[in-house]
Amino acid sequence: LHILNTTKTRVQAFGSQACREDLSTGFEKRDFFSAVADAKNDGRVPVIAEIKPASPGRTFRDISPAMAAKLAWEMEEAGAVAVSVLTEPGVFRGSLENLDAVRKAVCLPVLRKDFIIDRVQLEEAESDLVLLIAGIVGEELEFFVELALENGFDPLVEVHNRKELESALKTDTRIIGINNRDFETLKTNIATTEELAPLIREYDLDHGTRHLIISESGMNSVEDVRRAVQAGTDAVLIGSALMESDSVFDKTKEFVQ
Ligand code: IGP
Repeated sequence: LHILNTTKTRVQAFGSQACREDLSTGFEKRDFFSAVADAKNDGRVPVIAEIKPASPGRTFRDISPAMAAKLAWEMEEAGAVAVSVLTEPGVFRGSLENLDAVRKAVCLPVLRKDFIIDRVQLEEAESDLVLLIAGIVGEELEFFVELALENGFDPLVEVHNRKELESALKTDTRIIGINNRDFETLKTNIATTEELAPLIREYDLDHGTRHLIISESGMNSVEDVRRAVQAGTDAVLIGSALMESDSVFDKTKEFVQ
């Protein structure tokens, strides 16, 4: 009974009510925008927590679907606004099975983290959000954003420089991720967020729009997160720091505050 009560309280705290009832059936879209707004309203830092078994040159931990589900549950419990799941099977050692297990285990919106380059990957909504990397999708970005939207995903368009940001702003995406990591050197620098976030805010002022800005990569401490938030981001995406810690629950909580 105690366990039941705890679960109930947790659901009331963060998950949408309808979600628990049919966690393993059907596909009810989960609203990332209201998840971020809710977190801000109760004074939580909006954290997208990432399930990332490995990154180029580094292995954190092997993650089975059951383990992915457990980690996602800890992230949700600690107050994360969404879970990002690597599905790229090579260097990042992710899987679609992990994505599926996570989405059935928690009520949070789930982001599919992969190098989407084929329209087939956008045909069926298996996640609430999907990553589109401007530098990789290139010329077809506008088309991919439309395709994602038509098929029920919220696209998160990732940029790393002004040129990519310009192309992201030409699309209908409402979510822009600023990747602090340079794909060529693999180095991270939060200055990237400090440079690009104000440009998005300026654009929004001029155009009467309101993009959600996500700062991604290279945040290891509460201080790093504070810097990103100070630069005007709505949420932060954290992977490595969580994967390296002994307790994903405690570490997520530390960032959420
Ligand atoms: C997480 P970090 O430094 O906290 O592990 O970063 C996330 O931003 C990173 O995994 C990422 C990524 C990507 C991975 C950002 N964009 C594109 C694969 C593909």
